[in-house]
Amino acid sequence: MEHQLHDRDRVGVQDAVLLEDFNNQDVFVDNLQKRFKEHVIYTYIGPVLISVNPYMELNIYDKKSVKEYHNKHFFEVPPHIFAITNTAYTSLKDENREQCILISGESGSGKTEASKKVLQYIAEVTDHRGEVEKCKDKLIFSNPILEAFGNAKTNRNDNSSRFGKYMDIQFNFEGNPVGGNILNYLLEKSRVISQTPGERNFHIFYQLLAGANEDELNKLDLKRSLSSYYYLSSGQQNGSSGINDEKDFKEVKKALSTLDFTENEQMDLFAIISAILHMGNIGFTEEEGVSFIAKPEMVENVSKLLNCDKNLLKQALLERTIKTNNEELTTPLNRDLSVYARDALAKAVYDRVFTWLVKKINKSLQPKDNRRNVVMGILDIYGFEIFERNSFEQLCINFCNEKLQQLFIDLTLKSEQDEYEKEGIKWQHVEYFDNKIICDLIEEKHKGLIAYMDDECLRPGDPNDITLLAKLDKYLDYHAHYISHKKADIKLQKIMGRDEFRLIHYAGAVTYNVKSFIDKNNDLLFRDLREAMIRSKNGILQSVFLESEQQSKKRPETAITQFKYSVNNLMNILKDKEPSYIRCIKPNDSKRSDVFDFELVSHQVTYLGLMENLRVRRAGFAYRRDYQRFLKRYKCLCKETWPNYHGDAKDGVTKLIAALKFTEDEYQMGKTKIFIRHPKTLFSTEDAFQLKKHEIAAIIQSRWKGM
Ligand code: AD9
Ligand code: MG
Repeated sequence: MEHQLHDRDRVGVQDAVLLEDFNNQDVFVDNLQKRFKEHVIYTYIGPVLISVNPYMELNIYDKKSVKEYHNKHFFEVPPHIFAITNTAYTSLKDENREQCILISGESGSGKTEASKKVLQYIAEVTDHRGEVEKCKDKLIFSNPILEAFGNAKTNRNDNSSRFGKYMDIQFNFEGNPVGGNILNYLLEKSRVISQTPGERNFHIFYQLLAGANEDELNKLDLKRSLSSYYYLSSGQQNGSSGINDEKDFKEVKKALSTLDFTENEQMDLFAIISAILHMGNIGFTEEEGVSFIAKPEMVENVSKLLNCDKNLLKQALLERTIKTNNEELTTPLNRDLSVYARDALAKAVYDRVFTWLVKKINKSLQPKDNRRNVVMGILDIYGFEIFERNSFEQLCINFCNEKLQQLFIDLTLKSEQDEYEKEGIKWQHVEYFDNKIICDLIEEKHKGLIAYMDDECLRPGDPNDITLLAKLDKYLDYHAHYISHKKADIKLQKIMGRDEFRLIHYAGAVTYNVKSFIDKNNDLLFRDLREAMIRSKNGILQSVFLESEQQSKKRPETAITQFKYSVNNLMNILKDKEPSYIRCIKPNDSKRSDVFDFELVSHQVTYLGLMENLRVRRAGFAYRRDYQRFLKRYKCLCKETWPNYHGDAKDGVTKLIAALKFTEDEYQMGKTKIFIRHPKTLFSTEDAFQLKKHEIAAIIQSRWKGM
């Protein structure tokens, strides 16, 4: 860090703990702005890396840069994602400590790019031979597959991840990658059936239409034009600048082969993608409340592609069978319900195929031997979301972020405390907001929001969104972080609808609209459709539907409860690992490299909890450095240590700070490090050092001249 301390007026400080006024958010954001304008996108808060999306290619990720960071101490080099990765990797390799890199930030802030840079660094600094190289290829090639099926163009990001991802890299005892494992969270499957204007469906649909050859298109019964398909028609029709679907499709096929997908599996996979496109085109008419298929040949197309019985499929789209104890009751669907069933099928098929893909990839990533490997996990997951209108999905995402914040508090405070203890520094209690109260409000057994939601969803009778809201209001109104319409003050009532409730999250208040909560939570796929799929001869379909049937028999859980389990499972995976944090920030909404929208960034700083983070870090000491390094830099400021001090470094530093006249409350001496409380102490030392350096240089120069 020292090499840049003197340049702080132009490029700001590289660690926000060095900001004099650490409670002032404007000062904090201004520092990021200064740096952004100089194309310096990385800044620290202690060990946490802040990354501002530059929206331009920077020349800082090449092989030369990797070398600059390889095996360097964190603070010897400017802030960089490679520095964070190197530190984590070194700790994993040298001390056998499991790592996790937690990346968060809003859509378009650069999370996925960051996760790729982490992988790139690891790939470059490890062995380039045999199985290791093969494993790295697989890890890298898992990205184009998951992005093709799980990413889409949105209005915020041309390559937006529509799922959360946690990827483990497994290292052998030599520190080389030998395997991996991926967990996926909450794919936005509604995108399969409709898209907001200007957005697209998942990339794979366009890739397939643009990239398949004529023969493949014939086999899949596809036409190239996007307008032929209803499921692609609400989104963007023309080609997207910057996206080359044809080229990307080639990449995906290559990636599939690299990850051991057989020709047959690939064919089955693309048949399903094609079938989904055809499914969207199945239309219905209605006579006397009973629905009919408009063009039966459409269903035949789909059943051919899915390799399933066409009559069974037809029936499942038109009727619903309910089994009671000993009776089977079949009722015809009306047009709306048929459309609902068709869309539900498309979403369910896509969602399950995505999970199947992840499983297949994981199988291919399994290490060859089952020796215990050390793991580095990378989490690339949606940040806190506050939209104009927030629904079930935002509730899930924000719940996940509350849990991550909990973990963050636990781990950061713990590591601060550990260091103070290790160094024998007097520990001062740090005040911070503990968001456990909000996590409990959402997930507590029997009396949390999720519990009440499930109660209502699974209750017999006719639960609906409004009865659900009434229940939540009734039981949760007492809670300080739950605001019902009734409890809201007059000003808030005006902006809150009667079908809404509000949660005060750690990052801010969010109003949720309960519309479709019940539907989304139940996530029903009519049984007849499930059965039609189980009987399909398409290997993928059969396996995914059979599996989920078996699971649902064991544990018929709602969508949010399943999500709760997987989030808690993730927390368990993360909690024993040494964390590194990357907080990504989007500088503007227009993807420009020259605009820093102060207000937009300020919002993100709030949602990411960065000021709280800075406060916690600063509650103790702004700066800490081991004695040797501190002495090496500043020894010229004290007669007794200059030009060289031959004794113990700690003694040297004691002499040095006596000469510098540090007062007692400015610093503490730990076992191996000096801890400095305020940045101004450090800066005045640094300024004195700069002055001295020039003096010394001038003396040397004049001696040269005199010679
Ligand atoms: V989302 O939540 O998945 O919608 P991300 O993942 O946070 O989002 P992503 O990494 O996809 O954002 O970045 C968005 C775009 O910003 C990329 O496609 C790049 O064009 C651009 N970007 C992000 N990071 C960098 C970078 N370090 N250097 C250059 C970048 N461009
Ligand atoms: Mg992403």
